[in-house]
Amino acid sequence: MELQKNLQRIILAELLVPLTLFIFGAYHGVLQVMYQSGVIRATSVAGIDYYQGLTAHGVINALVLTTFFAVALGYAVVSQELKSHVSIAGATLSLALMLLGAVMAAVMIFLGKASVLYTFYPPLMAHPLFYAGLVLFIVGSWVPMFTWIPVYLRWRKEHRGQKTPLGVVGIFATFIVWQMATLPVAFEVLVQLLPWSLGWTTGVNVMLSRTLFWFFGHPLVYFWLLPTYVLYYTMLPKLAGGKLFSDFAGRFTFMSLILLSCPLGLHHQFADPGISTTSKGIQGVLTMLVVIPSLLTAFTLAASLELAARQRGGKGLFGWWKKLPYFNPENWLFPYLFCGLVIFLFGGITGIVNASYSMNNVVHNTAWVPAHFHLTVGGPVFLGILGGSLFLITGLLKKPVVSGTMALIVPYMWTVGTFVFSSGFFLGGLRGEPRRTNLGLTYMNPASPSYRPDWWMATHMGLVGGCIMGLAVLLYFIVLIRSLTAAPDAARAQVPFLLPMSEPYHDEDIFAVRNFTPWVVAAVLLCVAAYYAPFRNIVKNGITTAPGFRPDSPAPIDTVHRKA
Ligand code: HAS
Repeated sequence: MELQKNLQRIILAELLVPLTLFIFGAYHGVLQVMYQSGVIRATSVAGIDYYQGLTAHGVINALVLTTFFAVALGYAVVSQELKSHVSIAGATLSLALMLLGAVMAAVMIFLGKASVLYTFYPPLMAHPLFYAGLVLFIVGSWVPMFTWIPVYLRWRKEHRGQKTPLGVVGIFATFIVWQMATLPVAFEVLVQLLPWSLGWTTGVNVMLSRTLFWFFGHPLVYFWLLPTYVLYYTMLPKLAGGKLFSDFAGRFTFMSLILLSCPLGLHHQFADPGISTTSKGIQGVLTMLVVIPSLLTAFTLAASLELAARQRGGKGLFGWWKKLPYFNPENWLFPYLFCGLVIFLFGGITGIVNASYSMNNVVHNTAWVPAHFHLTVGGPVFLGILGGSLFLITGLLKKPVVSGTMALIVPYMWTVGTFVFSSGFFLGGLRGEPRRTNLGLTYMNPASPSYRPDWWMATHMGLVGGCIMGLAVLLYFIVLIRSLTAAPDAARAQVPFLLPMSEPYHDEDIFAVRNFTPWVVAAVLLCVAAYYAPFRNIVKNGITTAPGFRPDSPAPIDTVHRKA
């Protein structure tokens, strides 16, 4: 069944608008490695200062692009797999709120009134319109799931006894995690940050907002990852020419990510005061548990790839790897997903390093952390979004991908870029190179007393890697624009556009993963158990509240205003 025409237009807007914003996000990424390596020794470039650019980079790439893609993919999968029409009014409302919110936040960033980075930690303070924009954006992203629920319930009634299609399980898992994650951040923004930035309160409890943020911030990373897992479990085996090794593995992964995504945010706060080591220890252990679904994914996808390669004549213990379609321009989407997997292997291993309480002390707040997340959100997630968007856009518009070979080069170039970039950042991080710092002014400036020549190699590897990543993005946009301007393909116009869905090789029917409810209830209980003590302590200890600051001044914002 072809997607509703109006829905197709909405999906296209949800993909094309953030991709357009992403041009600025990517440009500021390249500028970051230039500041970092001392190629730029200034506070700003073209009127945009360091923290403003870093905020644009983080907010556009990590929040806006990812959320729009999750919503767009969600609509495509739910509608296609349940063979049902979805509410166009709901989809339009969601798009309008998200667009308005994203534009408000972006305008405030580019006006220099919201240089608070993507974590918007207080006491850095942004303009109220930035926070209002975030609220609208989040509320807009809540709408789709509530419009899918009745469609799903109807489907279940009409298909009693049938398993929910795996892609739909993945999409619901994504948005259940999002719903649980965004409630605490909505509280943070609405109750703490917005009134504070409007001048209605004099200060903010920084520990409370950091903890609320990370209650959101950790599941946020699985919200980024889950749509990519949907692509991996449903499409990758078919693109490889085979079947999904185990249907149960996919369902278990999605359900266990509902259970385990939220109660672990404290592993971002191992170094924070005011939270007991017991709470940090408990959430550290839970962090190790959340690795299990990803390890299961690694083995299941490797088995699915092996199955496909052997069907293509692959032989031997390792010889079968040679038979996968790495360089087929007709099948250009395969390397986007495959390269993401290869990158994620290293992103995952370094995540386990971060999660180890003692080792975290060595790497926390150093360049190691951006190295880790460019191999996770910047690896599988980003390549999934690039490949998935190009596939959806050209598929819905019935246009050919011009050219398949160039589209094919992008993921390989990106992979080389991220590995070089991250190796440099890992190296620098282990030598104490800080993150979120304009090194060009100090540590990478020979004229500065703080000059660190021993960081030269690390920061310049970051520079080379970052520029290769920038080139890959440029190539991607050439392909996208050429494809958008090409004439529709007559052959494609004859058939409805469908996402390729893999069949299972082992189609287990296991009761425990049939129903969302027990997983959601268990997830809520686990969150209460993991977060009750830290929140009680933060509130009970009555930590002094802080006034607002901007990154360019040590004086609180109120004092600056009074002087002015
Ligand atoms: Fe993380 C910090 C721990 C996963 C993103 N993480 C971050 C930040 C971001 C981020 C953005 O415990 C920085 C936040 C900030 O601004 O401060 N992370 C983990 C752990 C995992 C993990 C244990 N992170 C992710 C994912 C992200 C992401 C996924 C985005 C999508 N992370 C941390 C910790 C910190 C942290 C601490 C705080 C650090 C600090 O001090 O600030 C795990 O979920 C990872 C499990 C994954 C695996 C990999 C499975 C491998 C697969 C590939 C198989 C490959 C195949 C092909 C089959 C175990 C599925 C192979 C073929 C070949 C030929 C090789």
